[in-house]
Amino acid sequence: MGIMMKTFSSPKRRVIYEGKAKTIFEGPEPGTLVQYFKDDATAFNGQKHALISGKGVLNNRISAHLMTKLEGIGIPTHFLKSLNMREQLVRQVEIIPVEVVVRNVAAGSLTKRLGVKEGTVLQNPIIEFYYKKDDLGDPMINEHHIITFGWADPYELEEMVHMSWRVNDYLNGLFAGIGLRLIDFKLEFGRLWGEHGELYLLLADEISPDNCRLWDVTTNEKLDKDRFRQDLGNVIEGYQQIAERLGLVPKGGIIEGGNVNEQLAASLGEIDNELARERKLRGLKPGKPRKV
Ligand code: ADP
Ligand code: AIR
Ligand code: ASP
Repeated sequence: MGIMMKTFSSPKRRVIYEGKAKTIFEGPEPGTLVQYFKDDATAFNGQKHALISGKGVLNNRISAHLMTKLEGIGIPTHFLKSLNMREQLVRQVEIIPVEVVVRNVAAGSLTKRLGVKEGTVLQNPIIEFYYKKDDLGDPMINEHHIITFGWADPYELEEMVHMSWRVNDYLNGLFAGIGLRLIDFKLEFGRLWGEHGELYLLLADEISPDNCRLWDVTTNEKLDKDRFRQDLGNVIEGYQQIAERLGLVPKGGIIEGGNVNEQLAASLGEIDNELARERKLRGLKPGKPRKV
């Protein structure tokens, strides 16, 4: 354990990928990665950028919490454990280059594309797919593109859709219980191969206010990344409100005068570590054989 911790904190550890909101480092064991949550916020395919002090701390914590809850209802995720206030250990997967968006209420690109009024409750939730390709601005695609271009096979696609509906049902209830409306969200999935070549599909990346729209149930106040995208101000206060309602940070939060109270944030990391130590790394159930 001591040796592992040394590896985590080593300044020489290898950067695998430098993303817009996270840095991905090589993990302590093969097949693992460390996700480091940065304070960088971007929108419109990276055209708009700002540093939002404390965002990484809150997203790390919110995502760890939600992934753990989803594991609890049988959705396999990449999350293994929280390491500290900005980092978590995850299983390395081969990311499927398809972003799955689930919408319950019209907002964002849906309102622009189809002229639907923001806030319109969708009679049935809608699922959309986007090709994960920054150079092309993540264009919208459908099932036929996914299969024809081989981004996922029919079995993987079916699994991704099935899991996305389950995530939607579960998170709708979870957020409703704390006075929040889940307007829409984006998920990413990845492949993991077992010892005998069997395939597992895991929920990967993050679930946080960076990729979920969340409105207050009574006032419809936006508490997610739209505060940044639309220059509504008080971005971190929105994120903090979500973390607070989830019971992840104490009332009053971890941000003081626009800066993170590092001591308080670090102590939250410790709490998570305590929980993580009790959490056994479970084996994965074999998936269906891959149809090639
Ligand atoms: P972006 O790539 O859009 O700039 P981020 O800054 O969030 O996004 O970077 C995180 C990157 O790591 C994303 O490209 C995401 O697909 C990838 N990723 C997330 N979880 C895993 C995982 N478990 N294994 C491998 N890659 C992952
Ligand atoms: N999203 C999509 N690409 C990146 C992100 N973060 C998320 C948004 C929103 C949902 O997917 O945060 O919750 C739909 O986004 P849009 O822009 O298509 O309306
Ligand atoms: N994060 C993406 C970007 O940088 C999309 C978004 O959240 O608006 O453009």
